[in-house]
Amino acid sequence: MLGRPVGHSLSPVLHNAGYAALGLSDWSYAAIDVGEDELESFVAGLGPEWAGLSLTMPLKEVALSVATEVTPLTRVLGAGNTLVLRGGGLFLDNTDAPGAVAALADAGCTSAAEIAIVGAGGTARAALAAASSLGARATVYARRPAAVVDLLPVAAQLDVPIVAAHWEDLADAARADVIVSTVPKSAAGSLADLKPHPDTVVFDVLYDPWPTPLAAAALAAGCRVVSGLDLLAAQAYLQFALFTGLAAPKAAMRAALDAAVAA
Ligand code: SKM
Repeated sequence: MLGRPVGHSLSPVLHNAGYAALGLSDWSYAAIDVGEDELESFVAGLGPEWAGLSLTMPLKEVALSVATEVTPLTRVLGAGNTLVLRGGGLFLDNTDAPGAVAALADAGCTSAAEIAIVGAGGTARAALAAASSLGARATVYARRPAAVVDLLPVAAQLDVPIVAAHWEDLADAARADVIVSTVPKSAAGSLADLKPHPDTVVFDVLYDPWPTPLAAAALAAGCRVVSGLDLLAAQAYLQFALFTGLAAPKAAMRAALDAAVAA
């Protein structure tokens, strides 16, 4: 697990629990602090014992220039979070987007007409990929309308109809089939007054502290709620399979994650 900062990451808990559950006693997973301009040299120094790397901020974009092979979805999103060392090459994938789809599916959400995406940064791109899988059009609520412009080519390549909404109209997001909030912790309070319809599936990519103001409003309204912890687990299951070639022992990994959060 590489990133900066990386100390907060729960990925070691998830992956190490998976290795333990499958008896992979010679496998281990650690968090290592690596900055953007250090990724290339870090990767060049890896020995044959390395199977792969999870990447978090700020490495997901620069990873494209380090990889020798990039999946089409990763290229469209311009971000990868999974580097697999394979046959002397570096294969870059993105498990955030299919992880979001899987987390929504676990909540019973496999199709939707409209998805409201709050925020227009990197995670909003993964939300657009989820919109594509759900067959939904996307309405994006961003404080800075200019940020939505960067999403337009991504949406076009994913065949997702997209509309930029005014931040002042955020209350309208309550009417969507799915709301995905991608705003950072510092802005989470701005969603406190949203009153989601009980049929709306509410997905907040944050998890600490939980519930977020949006999740609390959604739980109070009786909505199905998907958390950042659900996403963290779902994207890790996919990474685990890419690294080891084995199906992730989901229950053991999730139990370890929940125990770590509760501790
Ligand atoms: O994409 C994921 C990454 O694989 C792991 C992670 C973490 O450990 O906090 C967060 C996301 O960026």
